[in-house]
Amino acid sequence: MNYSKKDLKKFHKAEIMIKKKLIKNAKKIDKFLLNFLNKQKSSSLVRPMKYGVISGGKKIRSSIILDAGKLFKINEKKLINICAAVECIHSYSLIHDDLPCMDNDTIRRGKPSTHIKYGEASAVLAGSSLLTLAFEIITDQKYLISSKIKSELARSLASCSGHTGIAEGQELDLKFEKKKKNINQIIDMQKKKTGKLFYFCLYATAVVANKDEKEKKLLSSLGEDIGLLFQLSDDFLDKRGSSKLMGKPVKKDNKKGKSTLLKLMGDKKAFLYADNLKKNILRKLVKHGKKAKDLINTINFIFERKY
Ligand code: GRG
Repeated sequence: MNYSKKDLKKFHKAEIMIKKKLIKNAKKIDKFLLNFLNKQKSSSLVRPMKYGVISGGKKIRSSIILDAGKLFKINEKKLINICAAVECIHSYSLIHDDLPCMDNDTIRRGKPSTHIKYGEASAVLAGSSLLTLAFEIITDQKYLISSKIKSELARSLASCSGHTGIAEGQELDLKFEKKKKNINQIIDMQKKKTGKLFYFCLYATAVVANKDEKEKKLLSSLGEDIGLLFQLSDDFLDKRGSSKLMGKPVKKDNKKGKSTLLKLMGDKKAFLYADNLKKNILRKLVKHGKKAKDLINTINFIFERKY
């Protein structure tokens, strides 16, 4: 597609703005996590936990939560615990994903993976401790939302992370290696592995905003689709991206025989599938008008990102 100079300038400006927003949000979440951990009794696992979750990663899931909060004018203070909990679960999954028994990756976020830095046993324990920390953060007494909402958040976060969510997605991802899988099997696996945490991000904002079941369902399914879009762009970046920008090795999927939509459909069809998915997601946000501006910008970033 040919873009005018004016369009390109506009895209460039939007890209700079979203990068600034991601950095600002990441700093906020890091600060919250540091404070939370510092207020707890210390332990020898705090160092590998901080190494895995603080000062690293885009913290895009937190930005999605804060952007979605704007749809319902939710005060950020009511969402910060949810962001921090989600980042704990996400970092936990990455620490475990990098282990030799899983994807066996030695570099993550531009530095040695947690098990390379601290050893396998400490990485397993630090990862598991981040999982439980997520639930301490959601149910913290100082978190000023009702107990009913806290328990609904904890229940959903557990089911999105466990055997009906991320863990099952990872199990399928590993089982599908070097096997021929059809489109529905791959979408199901990717929606669980990556989509379920994004599902939770949007579900959680609907819960905090006291929305009815219908709206919670609509938003969480939108979140799952955003997660699928994120995974599709991750697959493209593995094939064509820069390991320097990504902070992790690229071109691994082919070597490992991963089942991806990109491999099944080929570049052109997979791009069209992703473009269509993005358009469908954006269409569902039209009813929110200007309040969806930030969320739309983040979704566009997910589709076009280089890291
Ligand atoms: C039960 C939570 C849980 C985990 C155990 C290991 C495992 C099961 C799941 C791994 C799931 C996984 C690695 C999904 C990949 C999702 C993905 C595309 C990650 C990259 O996310 P980015 O780009 O990473 O947001 P940064 O580094 O920016 O945070």
